[in-house]
Amino acid sequence: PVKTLFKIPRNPPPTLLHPEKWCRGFNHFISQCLIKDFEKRPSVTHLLEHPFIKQVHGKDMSLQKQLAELIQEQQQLGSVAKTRHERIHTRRPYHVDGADKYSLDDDLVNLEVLDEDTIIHQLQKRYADLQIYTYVGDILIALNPFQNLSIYSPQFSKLYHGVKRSSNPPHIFASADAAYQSMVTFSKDQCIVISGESGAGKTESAHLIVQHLTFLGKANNRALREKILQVNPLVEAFGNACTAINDNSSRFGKYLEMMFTPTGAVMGAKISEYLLEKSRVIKQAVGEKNFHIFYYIYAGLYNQKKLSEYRLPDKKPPRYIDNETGKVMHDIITKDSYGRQFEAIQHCFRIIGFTDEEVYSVYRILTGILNTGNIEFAAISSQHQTDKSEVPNPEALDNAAALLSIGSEELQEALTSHCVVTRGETIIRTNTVDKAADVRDAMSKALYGRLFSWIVNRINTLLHNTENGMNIGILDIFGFENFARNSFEQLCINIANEQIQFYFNQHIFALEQMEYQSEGIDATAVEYEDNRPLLDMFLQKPMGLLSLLDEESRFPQATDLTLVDKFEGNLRCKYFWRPKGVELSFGIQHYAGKVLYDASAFLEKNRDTLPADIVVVLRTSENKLLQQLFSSPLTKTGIFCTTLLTLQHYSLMDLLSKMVVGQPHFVRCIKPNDDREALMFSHERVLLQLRYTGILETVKIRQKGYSHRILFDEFVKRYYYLAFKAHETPLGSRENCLAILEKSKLDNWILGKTKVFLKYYHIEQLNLFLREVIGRVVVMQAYIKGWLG
Ligand code: AD9
Ligand code: MG
Repeated sequence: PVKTLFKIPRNPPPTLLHPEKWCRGFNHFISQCLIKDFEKRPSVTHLLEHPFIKQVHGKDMSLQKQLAELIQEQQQLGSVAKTRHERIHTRRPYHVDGADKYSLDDDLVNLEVLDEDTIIHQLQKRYADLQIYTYVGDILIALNPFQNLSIYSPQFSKLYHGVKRSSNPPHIFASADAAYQSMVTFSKDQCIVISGESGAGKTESAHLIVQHLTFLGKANNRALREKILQVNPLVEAFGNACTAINDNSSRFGKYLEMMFTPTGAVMGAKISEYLLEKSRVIKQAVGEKNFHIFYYIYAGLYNQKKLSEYRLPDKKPPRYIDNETGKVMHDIITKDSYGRQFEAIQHCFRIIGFTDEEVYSVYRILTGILNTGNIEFAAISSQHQTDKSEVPNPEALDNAAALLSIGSEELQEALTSHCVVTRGETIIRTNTVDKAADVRDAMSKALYGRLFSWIVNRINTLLHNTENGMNIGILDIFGFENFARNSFEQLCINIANEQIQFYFNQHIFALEQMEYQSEGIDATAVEYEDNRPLLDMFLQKPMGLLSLLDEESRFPQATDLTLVDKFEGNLRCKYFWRPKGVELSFGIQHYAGKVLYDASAFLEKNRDTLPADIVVVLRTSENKLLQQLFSSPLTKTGIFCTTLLTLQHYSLMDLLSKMVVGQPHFVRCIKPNDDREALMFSHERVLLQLRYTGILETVKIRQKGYSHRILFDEFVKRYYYLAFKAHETPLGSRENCLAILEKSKLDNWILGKTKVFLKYYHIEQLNLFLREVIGRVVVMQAYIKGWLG
């Protein structure tokens, strides 16, 4: 009778394990169960004497080792919890009736009074106690601490490992863990969307998530883990820069997908980049800097006494990076942080797997760009021609050409003249000084932009894994920006943020309410600020702002002024206005506030053209990498032209559609003050962010709403173990759902017409029950197998 009672389930349980890995996973699973045993009877000897270990796996040393490690981990966990001295991280007391309760403090959903004042005071109180994380149901609010906290050590990683969320204080690791557990349990892709304004802490949060996911997805392959950890530092050296708001501001959008095997071991990574702010290469606003990598490489070469090899001066840095005269050189000589960063980047390249030759080519291109920036132009005035230019400093030209491995005469030609094809004839026209300077800068931007994309693609080739698996994507884009002067770049950044906000609203409010209605559930609708009309104003065709911009960019005669006129004539809505007296200026009422834009150079930046003459020269480079960067075919007009905004629009849409496939998890970063001061809490600034991100509404909907909706059939498939026998195959009916729910003794759920509606905390409880039940079955199974074997 025993044999039949505990037959190994023919199909593996729907949680934790994937069919193919059933056998391997089985061992792991057993260890998990034994750990549970151990929690009840904490004796290592007892465990090692466990009949299962002795009989079935007596010779399998790896299992014993694994087990010993797990036990050790478990013990440390216990001691970490006991000895943690941080006031912020004391283990939650258990509720008298045995069920864990969220501490009132930890989750805003538990507040009885739900108004702005209460919420903000709650956050302020927590911030003063250095409790920077707070939940709103399943959403995490992260306040930037502006100081290093000791809450991200390996001990904390262990603490946030597959445990119930309420057993520990809110933490970014808990969000990573939730995504990971969801992925493993439901074999479904996940995505973590991190939002917040510039300097709020998105990129730091993204790093911490990657750190924790690599910990959770323990692969035997240590080298791979190391590689994945180097991805962010490398791409950020090329894509981040110091701005007026943030010393390490992301100047591109990044979606990092970490890939896992069906059993949850890390197996690769893939990164997608969105709209790098290339214009920074050639010019930076006052008080801002170029991309980090330029300073790193300059300092690195300075330290290695290799500046002359790369034709860089050691007194005055190149124009592109010398925004604040004298300061950069001073920093390079006196501070060693840039130099250390350079070494770190070299290390990243090596670990990820770039060849020495590739890295050398990258350095040549970077220093080539710096030298290109130094090429000057002067007008040659002759009687016949006034629009001709020459290079008065030929050494800069030679230096640039040498580093890019192209001919210097050819380069000069391409910069100072251009070919026009009219009626089958090719005519060479000269460039004015201004035009030549524009071509030079366009070339630098193109070089950098393509180099950046190449690095990203190369990382993907080196880390991508085509095996079947699941992934967790982490979205970290540039945050909302509002400077004293806002240009085209800010518009792009803010439109992207507008789309992310829309995505958030969709998930938290719109979809939820629609579903209640269709399932016949009465849930009082919560009002929220829908930014759809604003998004339409940007994206609608053919009369949205982006379409108008593209249309105007196609008219050779158009100017930035005609563009703003066009906006004014067509965008008749309350979100757009044009201030009087400032011709090139227009204002937009974004979800996050009013922004005044200066339309100077909008058309030129949107056109983003690169003359074919330049492409032709760059293709002759002896630097293979450089050749490759410009090998894509020219357009019919012979011009490399991508209209920036259209491109961005589609690429972000592409990204959003990718994210829609996965189950989203939200992290909302909040900047407590504008002075980057630790422990300073600006009531006004935080309130503003709470308002525009819709936190108050989110709290309400999370309190009232049901964040998880599962079809009857799927629910029964997932959880039938809780109420039925392993070998049974109950139907996905309403009654069977009811049986499972009753058996699991949860309350506050609702059954709709086709779906089970659960609160955000139910899922965790159900999964824990399930693990316990399956655990019991499998351990018994193991005994039997052991005895019989
Ligand atoms: V931007 O939109 O890319 O300009 P982010 O990414 O939102 O911006 P970032 O993560 O770069 O901001 O954080 C800004 C600075 O805040 C960091 O450089 C840190 O100095 C600081 N910060 C943010 N989060 C933390 C943290 N969890 N612990 C310590 C932090 N410092
Ligand atoms: Mg960032």
